[in-house]
Amino acid sequence: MIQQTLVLIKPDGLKKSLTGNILTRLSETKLEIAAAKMVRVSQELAEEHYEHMRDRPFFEELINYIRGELHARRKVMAMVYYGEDAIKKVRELAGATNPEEANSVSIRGAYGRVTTKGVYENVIHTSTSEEEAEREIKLWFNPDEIIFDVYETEVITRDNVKERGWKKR
Ligand code: 3AN
Repeated sequence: MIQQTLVLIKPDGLKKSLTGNILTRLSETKLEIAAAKMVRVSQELAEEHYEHMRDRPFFEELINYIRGELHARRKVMAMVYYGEDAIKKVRELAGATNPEEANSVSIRGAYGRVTTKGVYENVIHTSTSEEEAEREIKLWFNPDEIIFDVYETEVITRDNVKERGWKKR
């Protein structure tokens, strides 16, 4: 099944100069990069991205981590990978959420760590399901930033300017 999935190279990945290595590993999947950009992550974006973790004791640390507060790298690289079984292929290459449990040849197994405060610094984020991919891609990207028409759009008017946005459900 043709799918799209969100990939984030997190601040620890950028600080450790792993961008090239991670892109090389991801190219093994033969998927297409449909979008890519550097993002300075706002508090709102971080909280919305990790909405499902809000009740966890490490939520605040997680927000600080994705915003780059722990690594003095206030940016992440956001990408959309597109192609056959994209979600599973990228997920397998990424490895388990806990880097200590991840297969040692996976990206997280090779490059991740658990901090002394117990936050998993796992180098990349990847979507886990089609529903999650849709929510996340729509959160991180505007339609015109993606080279394929991945989800339905509509023309919206913001400050008297017409632009293409994600269709409201
Ligand atoms: P994934 O990123 O593999 O989809 P999620 O969505 O369960 O995993 O977790 C989001 C992020 O929260 C993880 N990438 C990791 O940084 C952090 N995290 C998840 N579970 C834990 C945990 N038990 N202890 C510390 N940090 C965690």
